[in-house]
Amino acid sequence: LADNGSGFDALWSALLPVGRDASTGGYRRYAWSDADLAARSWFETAAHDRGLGVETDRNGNLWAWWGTASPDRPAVVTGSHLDSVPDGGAYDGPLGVVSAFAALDLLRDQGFRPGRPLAVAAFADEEGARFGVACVGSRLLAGVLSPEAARALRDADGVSLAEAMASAGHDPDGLGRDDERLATLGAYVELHVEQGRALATAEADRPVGVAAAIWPHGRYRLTFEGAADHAGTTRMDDRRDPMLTYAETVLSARKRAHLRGARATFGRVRVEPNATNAVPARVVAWLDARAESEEALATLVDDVRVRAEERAARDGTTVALTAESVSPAVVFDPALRDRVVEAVGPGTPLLPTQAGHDAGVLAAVLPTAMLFVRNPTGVSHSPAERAERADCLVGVEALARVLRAELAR
Ligand code: HGY
Ligand code: MN
Ligand code: MN
Repeated sequence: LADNGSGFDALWSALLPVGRDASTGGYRRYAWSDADLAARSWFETAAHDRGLGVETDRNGNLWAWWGTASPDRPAVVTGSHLDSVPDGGAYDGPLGVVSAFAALDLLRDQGFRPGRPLAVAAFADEEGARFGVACVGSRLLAGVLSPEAARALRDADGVSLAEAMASAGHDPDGLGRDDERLATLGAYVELHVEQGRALATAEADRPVGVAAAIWPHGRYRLTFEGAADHAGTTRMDDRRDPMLTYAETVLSARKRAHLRGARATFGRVRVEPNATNAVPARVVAWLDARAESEEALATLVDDVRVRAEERAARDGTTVALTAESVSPAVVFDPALRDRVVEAVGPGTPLLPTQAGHDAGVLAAVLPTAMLFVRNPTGVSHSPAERAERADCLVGVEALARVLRAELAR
């Protein structure tokens, strides 16, 4: 890098403390929370510092512009997201936004004059940590989530997305597919920390890879209902305990996913009334399921549901399953992918991923691609997530080469 990475470091260190919990070291940047607003204001400062025009679109996504896009001169877009899962790591999302600004700086330092406009974007609410649905900002932009459904989403405190947006100063009435904007976008390239160890393996041993495809995946809410009762006086045979049905469902989901080479995770659960000395009345749990094909995903989820229902019948409980958000399989645009591989360098590995991304959602409406930066441990969605600074700087250079090629087209 022309500045030896000091530009990257300045962006990174200004964002690093935003929304970090002192006790866990993890990030709690939930959509439209104070921490999210602070991260958004970091974005605006980064844009202003570079003399870039900055705007928030109707769906709450942030854009910083180098040049003016039009349907005749569609923009090349790069970026990622700034929100996090509960106690997430520093890199998932922010690395892509910081690298986007740093790559733009590099192109300017090189005296590059883009033939098309370049935008840095930060998509709103990618993780869906607060309102349950992932990639809300990009889904709304692309029209794959209806504005009515989005506005009605509620967080754990009962606050609707519409209310949360309004109190953060964003008008929820404007939500919805944004054709005018989409017509001005030519391609989206998202850089992201790898969320596995493919690049860190001895065979690959590369700082940067390129995404080939995203597994289909979904989030499903399971509500187990039974009967509240006394933990001491109720004989074991007389109980209708939804916790028991839930526990068996966790084990059966794990087994079924394992047998099929798929993924099933229960990472969030709510128990009512949540008392030590009472058999619970209700357990609400969320299944995150992912598989190699849409058919395999549907079969897995159906199997989990059928097993849960069978178990519920034995336990005297009931179970209901609702899909909260389902993302189809994504195969990234082959032509753009090939150009990205060429720009990054020969031998760049192509990787499938099991993680969802805005680039996956936006693939439905424009050519998209992704770069992955090596993660030495593979850990993600955890405070332990990391990438080496040297690899991040290689990522910035690779992204700049990709942008240079796309902007010259
Ligand atoms: O959960 C995911 O796949 C992504 O990190 N949002
Ligand atoms: Mn994530
Ligand atoms: Mn991410």
